[in-house]
Amino acid sequence: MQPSDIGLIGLAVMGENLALNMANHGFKVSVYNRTAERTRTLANGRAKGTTIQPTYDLKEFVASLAKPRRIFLMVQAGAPVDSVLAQLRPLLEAGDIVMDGGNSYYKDTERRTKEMEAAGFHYFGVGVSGGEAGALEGPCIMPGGSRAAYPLIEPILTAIAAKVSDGACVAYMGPGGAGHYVKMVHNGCEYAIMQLIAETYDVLRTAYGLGAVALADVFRRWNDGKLNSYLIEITAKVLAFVDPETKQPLVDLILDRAGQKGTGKWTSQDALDLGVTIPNIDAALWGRNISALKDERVHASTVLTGPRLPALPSDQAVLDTIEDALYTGIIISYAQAMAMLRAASHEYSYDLNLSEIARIWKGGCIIRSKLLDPIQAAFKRDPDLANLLVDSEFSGNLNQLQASVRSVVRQGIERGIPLPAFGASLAYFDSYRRAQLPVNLIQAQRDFFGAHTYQRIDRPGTFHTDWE
Ligand code: NBP
Repeated sequence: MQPSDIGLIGLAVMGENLALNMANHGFKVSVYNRTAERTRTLANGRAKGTTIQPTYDLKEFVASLAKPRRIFLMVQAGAPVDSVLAQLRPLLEAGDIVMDGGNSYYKDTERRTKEMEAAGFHYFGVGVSGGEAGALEGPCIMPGGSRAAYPLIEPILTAIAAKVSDGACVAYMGPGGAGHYVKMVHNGCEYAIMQLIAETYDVLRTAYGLGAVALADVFRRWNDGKLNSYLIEITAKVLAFVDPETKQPLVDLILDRAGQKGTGKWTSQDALDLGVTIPNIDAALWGRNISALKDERVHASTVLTGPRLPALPSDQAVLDTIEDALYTGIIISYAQAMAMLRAASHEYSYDLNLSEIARIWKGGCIIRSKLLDPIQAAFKRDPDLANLLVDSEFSGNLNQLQASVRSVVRQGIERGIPLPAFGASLAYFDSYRRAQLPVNLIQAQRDFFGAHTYQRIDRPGTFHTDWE
């Protein structure tokens, strides 16, 4: 039998769709899943008539692959990846290639890369974004690992990736855990943008009394303009969706309690380690965490009061201001994500190409948006741009747009609508643009109680004062 071009392990939603995507692009794909039932279901269902080759034990799976073997893991992140690698290692030969396409923590990927390379194998941590539809139709793919071995996997990844006008949404990110790192920050940015959209929804319904149907229309129109993006598009669709049973907008029937999986939290944790400021992503995390306290919030709502103001009339000018504010908040979210990637690139020697990252994020992934075109251009103009906010094009726009965020945040304050991500956007903008921050006072306090010393603006050196 003709050996397979690639093997895929893990046939839950992502793995199954990726295998079909590979087969649709003419590759012969061997598949394996721990629980044989899943493999059987795929073989007797969607894989019928395709080049997908089901296998039912790992030996058979490995033996079915062309050499050097290319194996794509799509199993749950964490211990399952180590377990599969331990089972695979004795079956592989030097030069074989393993790719982990799950949402693995980048430090795990760094460790696994060392272990696999020491055993003579190539190992890639491959960030994949796009959900189940993206996996089938073309995801955004962020591979990291050995540059020398990348050509061995590049043709398959390029074939299955989403396509935009300037190429496939895949590019070599950097060594070790670089691919999973970029995916992690992508997910952090996704959290921030989703939080900003949710806050916008809250302002429009709480301050202006718009219902789901009217809101769907607003988001649909916004998606035709500068906010054009996957997340705005699906927001319009979600708001328009009517529950078939109750005939009410389904969104109004959904419990307001969200969880957060690994990647968002890891982004904030790593930003703290790097000393990088990503308050929009932090805000999105605590916005989700506080939502989880549903019972406490229900109780608090009977004890604590906020301002009670009647809904305001909305007109085109109001909607334009809110559209500008959301657009600005999203720019600032991307700015924080890019600044974090730049810092990580220096700290971890990833040598990330930020313009190329913006380019591949334009298709397939959850944060794809029209805005990534000028972001790609900004980092092309200056690959080491310290912050998107000071790019020549963005700075001019932001100087105009900032008033819209101030207006929305003012509404939130006056009406008691919590706007953590809008507030964070504005505080970040105002902190970053200020040549002088009040930290001189903090330095003096630290020197007062801990003799931490300080520097002066009028002479060089390090100083300590006996303050009393
Ligand atoms: P899940 O993350 O739910 O993982 C289920 C798969 O892992 C099944 O194939 C399961 O096999 C396998 N598995 C587990 Br659980 N423990 C295992 C073990 N010890 N040994 C071998 N296999 C094991 O699936 P998913 O949602 O398709 O996601 C796959 C990966 O892609 C994850 O890392 C996820 O974070 C990432 N990702 C998901 C999305 C998305 O939208 N869902 C998007 C982007 C990335 P079984 O059938 O035998 O239980």
